[in-house]
Amino acid sequence: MSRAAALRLGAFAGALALAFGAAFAVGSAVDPIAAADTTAPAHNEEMGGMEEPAAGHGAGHSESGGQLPGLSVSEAGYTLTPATTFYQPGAKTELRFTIQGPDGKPVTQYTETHEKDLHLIVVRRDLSGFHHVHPTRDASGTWSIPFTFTAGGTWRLFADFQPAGLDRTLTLGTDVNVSGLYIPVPLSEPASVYSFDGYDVTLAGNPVAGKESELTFTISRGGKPVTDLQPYLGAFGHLVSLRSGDLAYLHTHPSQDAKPGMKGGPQITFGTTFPTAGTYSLFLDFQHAGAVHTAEFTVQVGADGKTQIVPPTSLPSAEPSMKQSGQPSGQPSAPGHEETPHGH
Ligand SMILES: [Cu+2]
Repeated sequence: MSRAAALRLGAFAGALALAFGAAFAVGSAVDPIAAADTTAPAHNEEMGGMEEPAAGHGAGHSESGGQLPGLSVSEAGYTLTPATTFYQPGAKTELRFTIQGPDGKPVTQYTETHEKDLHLIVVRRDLSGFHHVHPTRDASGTWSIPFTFTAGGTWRLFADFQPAGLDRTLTLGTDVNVSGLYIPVPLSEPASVYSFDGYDVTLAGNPVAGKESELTFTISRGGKPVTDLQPYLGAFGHLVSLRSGDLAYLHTHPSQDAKPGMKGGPQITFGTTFPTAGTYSLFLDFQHAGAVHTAEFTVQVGADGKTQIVPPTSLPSAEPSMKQSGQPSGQPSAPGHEETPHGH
């Protein structure tokens, strides 16, 4: 039986009991079945209306209780509570927050996931300015990290963690306000290559809504495949996907664990389940030559599985002859994201 059907049945039983009780109490001649018939459908519709979105979003995400991660400030009794929601742009500040537990107190016990007790994602609501950082926690359970908001606007904080005693991770999200002129940055066009600092990251895959899609990133530097990726937080890559429109949050890792001393690359493959068709921003974190880098992609996820992301056959930095022949050097990578650089 579906949860909606169970709710409907429960509502009907409740209405029936109420109707019987009322009829008995006032001793009226109201037919209890007729009374139940008139009240139950109205009640059912309300329940059905509430159930439907949760059921729809829940595809492939039963672990989060039917709601996609990152959309709620509070879930399973845990609440993300920022110390302040007002910030100034361009100034070195400190992000401070607590995770309040079911007892109302800040959580101080966590289960480590990917070598950290908590992962914090900071991104402006237009999906620019992505940061993946790791705050520290004091004895009272307050998390903090120095941070500089690069521009005004509404920014979203995602706390990705597993409280001790809970058998799954939670991703809670909240908005904070950064004052100043807000110039929204349009999403970059869907592209299969992202180039920066001599690196070219290509993406290949066939993303389809509602089931696991394989995405393969290939990393090269100066035209040569990178074969010495370093483990970063227990994996050769961390992929955060945010759905344009509501910033629903997906965090995926390659199936292969990365242990210290191992070398990875040039390919990193992820199995990602996009819950719905739509536009997603993908942020791939990887570590090479001692630095963590972020590659960004806009991906259009189709409902029919016909979306093929095919990497270019030759990369701009791999073909010096192209530059000599008058081609612009460097890829026009994600122009929309240049204004608010991703930093680590
Ligand atoms: Cu992290």
